[in-house]
Amino acid sequence: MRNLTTAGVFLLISLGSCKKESTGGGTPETTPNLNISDVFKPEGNGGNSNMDFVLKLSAPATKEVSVRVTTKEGFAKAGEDFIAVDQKVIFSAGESQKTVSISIVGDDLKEGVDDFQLALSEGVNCTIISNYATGTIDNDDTKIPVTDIGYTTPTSYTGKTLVWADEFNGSALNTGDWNYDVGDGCPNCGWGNNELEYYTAGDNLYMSNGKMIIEARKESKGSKNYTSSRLTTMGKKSFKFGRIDIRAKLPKGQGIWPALWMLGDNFPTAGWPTCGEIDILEFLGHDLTKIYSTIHFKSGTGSRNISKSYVNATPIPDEYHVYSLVWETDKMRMLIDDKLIGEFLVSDLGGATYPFNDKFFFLFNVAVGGNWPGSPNASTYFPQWMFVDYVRVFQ
Ligand SMILES: [Ca+2]
Ligand SMILES: [Ca+2]
Ligand SMILES: [Ca+2]
Repeated sequence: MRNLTTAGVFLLISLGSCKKESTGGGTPETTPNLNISDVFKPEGNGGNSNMDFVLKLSAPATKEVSVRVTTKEGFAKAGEDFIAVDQKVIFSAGESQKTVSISIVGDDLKEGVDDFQLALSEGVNCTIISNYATGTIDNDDTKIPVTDIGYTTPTSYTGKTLVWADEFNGSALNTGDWNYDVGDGCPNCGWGNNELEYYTAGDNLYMSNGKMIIEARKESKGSKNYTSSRLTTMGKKSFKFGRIDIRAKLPKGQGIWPALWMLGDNFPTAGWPTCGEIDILEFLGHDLTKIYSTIHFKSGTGSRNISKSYVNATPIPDEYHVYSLVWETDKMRMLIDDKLIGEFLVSDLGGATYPFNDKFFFLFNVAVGGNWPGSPNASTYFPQWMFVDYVRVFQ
């Protein structure tokens, strides 16, 4: 499954109404029960292999038994992960077992655990006990599919100097510049947003094909049911003003919440919201075409935010986009692919202290769940990946 957009839930077909063909009034006969069992199978790495579903009658057929079998997509997609069938299976008199082989498409790319159903209907001379069986295709790969399609920005701008960049071309994260935020954000748990992920110290981060990849997984760690990664440059790299370009391809799905953002250098001492927060990009994985740029700051004894949004013509996670901050004294503009998302001026703060004429550090993360996106549901496919191609700072 590589492009899931629909829910992995299934409509249950009504209990198969097994017609019993007229016996013409002879001696009463017992109609056998028809059962089918779930199947679990590793995907394989190339070519197709068979997933065998066994249909069993509770007693040998005394007359011809037939049933219609139909595949139904779940996270596994017809044509991509398995070959669809819609066929009639016939048990001749004396037979009690038939095998239906579904062709599974193998590859060497990492995926989640994909599933589909083999549904039974239109039974004749039998009673369908199981309406369907689930075929589970187990992921047996480690290679994350990395693409490079999408918008890109120049490596230089007239009149500006590149002062820092990470092209993520190495085989490991440069921990001279980056830190892992680890844990569930306790004691202010869920990182202040009731998020559901546990951030690991590198287990959910990969470097491949010039990309830094954050992987959000459905797996238990600590008291959490999801793991992911959150990187910061706090204490290592911070900047004031200039043009910042971040090229990234976003993850998706209900409850998936990627962000490319910044906090003021005085965060450890002054705290939030006094330090100020610049959210260059936030995205809610269920709303595929909309992105947000937001600033947070202290206002009175509380906090305030100003948020702008942009609706793209096509789903944002389909390809790379470049998210930019064009930042000068008393003014910030956020861009997607050089198109304006929003402008933020000192005058917009209504007299609140403007913290954005100071140094800020980066945070890149993929949150799972939380107050804003809500929790993942049965439609959310894991793993999810955020690919970051580069971050560049020009001044
Ligand atoms: Ca495989
Ligand atoms: Ca695979
Ligand atoms: Ca790169």
